[in-house]
Amino acid sequence: MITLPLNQKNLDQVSTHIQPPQYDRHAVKTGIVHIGVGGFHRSHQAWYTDALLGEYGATDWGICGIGLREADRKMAEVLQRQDGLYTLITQHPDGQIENQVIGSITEYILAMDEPVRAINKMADADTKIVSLTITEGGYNMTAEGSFDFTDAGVVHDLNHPEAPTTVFGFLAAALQKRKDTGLPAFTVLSCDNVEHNGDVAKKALLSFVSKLDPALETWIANNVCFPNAMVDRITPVTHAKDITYLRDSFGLDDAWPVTCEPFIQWVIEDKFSNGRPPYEKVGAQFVPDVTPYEKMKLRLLNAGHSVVGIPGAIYGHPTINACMEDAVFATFMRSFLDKEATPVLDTVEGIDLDQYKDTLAARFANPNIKDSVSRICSESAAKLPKFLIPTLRENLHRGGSIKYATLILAAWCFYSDKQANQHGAPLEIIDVMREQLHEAAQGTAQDPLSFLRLYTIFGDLIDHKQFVDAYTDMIHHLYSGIDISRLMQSL
Ligand code: CS2
Repeated sequence: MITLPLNQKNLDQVSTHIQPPQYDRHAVKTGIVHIGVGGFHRSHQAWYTDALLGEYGATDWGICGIGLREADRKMAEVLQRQDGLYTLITQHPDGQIENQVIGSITEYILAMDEPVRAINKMADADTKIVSLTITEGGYNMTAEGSFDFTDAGVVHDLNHPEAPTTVFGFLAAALQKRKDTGLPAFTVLSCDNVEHNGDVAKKALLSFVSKLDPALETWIANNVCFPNAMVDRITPVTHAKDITYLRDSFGLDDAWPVTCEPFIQWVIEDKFSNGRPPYEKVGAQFVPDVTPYEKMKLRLLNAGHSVVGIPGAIYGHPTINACMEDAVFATFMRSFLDKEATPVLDTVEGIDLDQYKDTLAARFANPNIKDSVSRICSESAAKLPKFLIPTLRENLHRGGSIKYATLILAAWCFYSDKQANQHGAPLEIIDVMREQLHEAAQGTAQDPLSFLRLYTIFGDLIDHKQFVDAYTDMIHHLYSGIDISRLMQSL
């Protein structure tokens, strides 16, 4: 079969089995600059924006992607070559597949190559929103919740504000420019899995700017809105088979498609500095306070992922759906959700939590998503303090169950120590703290609490006797060679 490279020129020749953008892309202006274009942004915000452009012709709201890191170079090359186009492959549990070319990303700038262009784009009068997916760890906060001024990039940017490298440096430079030219501020819209993500983004940016220019700090505090938002769509890492599927089935050559589940959700606080797209027309929800929604999602879905993913890696399950096919794992996750996570949640208006958890189990079990446990376990040092440890702490405080969460922390120690599954097969560990985790976990044989001494992750958990006793017990079992699935069943 002859293959057709995906780009604007070839769009009208793309197979009729693939839905192209339903609007004239040339008429679209950039209203949103997005920092951190990965799979998730492309399956979520870019999908909502594409739907809005297609159904309502909201041409003011095209997206310009920005990459800040060397690791973004490949995305820059692909999106530049493909005129911002890519295929979204939605995999339903029953095998149905929807293929759609998304057209809402109309520009991409690799900021490390073109910093001035990136700043000018953010400072352009048409740009109304700068949205972020910079990961849980990207907000650069310490365990105590203050901005980490020791970060090398931050140190650089404070000394060279005219040549920024970090997200904070770029936001500050662009906002300074808007202030100087009398333009209204843009909204900073965080789309990361962080509780109160908007508040955290605000705190991080204001802290950074306080060392740069107090006048700018005041201007940002008075003019920039930072809505909190809850985002959701399971988006596995793209595999070679996704590329081959498009090529073999439809003759389409797309170097970086995105696969995702059909479920999608976005709940956003309705406070924007300079206007916003009418995302409610395509299914997003605007609410006055997103707190209960984000807590529910992070403490059930994201924690649930780690709760099956970490023991799953040790057991030897390759994917989340393989874990869910194993009754021990599915039951263990439900017990954690029911007995530990749910009791510390607030009521969420209009949401039946039992139904939410049933849906979650079905989403995780989707056999066509094949979300790798290595993606779920990646960056656990940033994820667990946000998704799991707060639940454990709140249960310690209220005298609730802690055994499921405790087993996960002990299993994480074992995983970081051995860097292999329980049969000795090496595991792919992706974590900026990989070395520190390994070193601390390696001390476990001499000192069972060695791992817990990582203060930036566990804080003072080591001072809670009830937790330490339960943890020591689990460590003892795991290190005595018990099969993790038996340990999970025994709780
Ligand atoms: C996952 C999330 O990173 C993780 O561990 O839990 O990426 C999750 O798939 C998304 O938040 C779903 O919305």
